[in-house]
Amino acid sequence: MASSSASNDRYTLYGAPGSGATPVHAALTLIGAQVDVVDVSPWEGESERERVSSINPMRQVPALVLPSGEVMTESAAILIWLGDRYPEAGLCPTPDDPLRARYLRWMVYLPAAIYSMYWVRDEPTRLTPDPAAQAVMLERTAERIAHCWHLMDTQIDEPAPYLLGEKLSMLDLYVTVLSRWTPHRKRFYREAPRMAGVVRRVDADPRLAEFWAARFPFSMG
Ligand SMILES: N[C@@H](CCC(=O)N[C@@H](CS)C(=O)NCC(=O)O)C(=O)O
Repeated sequence: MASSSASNDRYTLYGAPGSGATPVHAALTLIGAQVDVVDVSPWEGESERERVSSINPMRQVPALVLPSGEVMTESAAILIWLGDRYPEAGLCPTPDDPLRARYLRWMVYLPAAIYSMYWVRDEPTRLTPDPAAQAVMLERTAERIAHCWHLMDTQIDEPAPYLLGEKLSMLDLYVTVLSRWTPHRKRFYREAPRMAGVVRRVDADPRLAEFWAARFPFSMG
């Protein structure tokens, strides 16, 4: 899938294994670009957050330094930009493709409805010092995430075999990684039976086997 222009492009990606940098890294792997990785885990505490603060004042990953030197944050924006930058990789519908509206809808739904919940979950003390309230927040955000997966699953077309049809897209990579997080795949499979087959397919994609093993080993089928 790599084109000669992609293989000449060099990126620096901030984000530890299993983080939101993972779908970005998976996309860059399929695109065939060069990636220097800086493993940072901001959810582990202040010192890790400080390590990324000069690159992203939000002190979050992923952050991607483009070949131009510009820094991009926001996982969905990065994935959409990469998809458009490397059309030959075929990882997104082009702007005039009828599937584009659906693609953008769900690419924005994921960070707005689901990924945003992890800011609370990563450090519940940011919203309340009360341990009992923190426990409630953890439980309710997990339920909210599960419900949002369910709502997405009931509104998508039957995957054929991917979320946008025949071709694997950025959307499949994004859902595959986010669905591994709390409340985890067992619950995801129950809430989102249509998407269950998609994420299993992406988990098992031979083009990503080495990548998954190195950056987000995952065994649940
Ligand atoms: N809106 C951001 C969210 C990024 C995000 O929440 N990243 C997590 C890691 S997966 C993080 O850095 N959490 C640490 C924190 O928020 O303190 C995106 O979509 O990229």
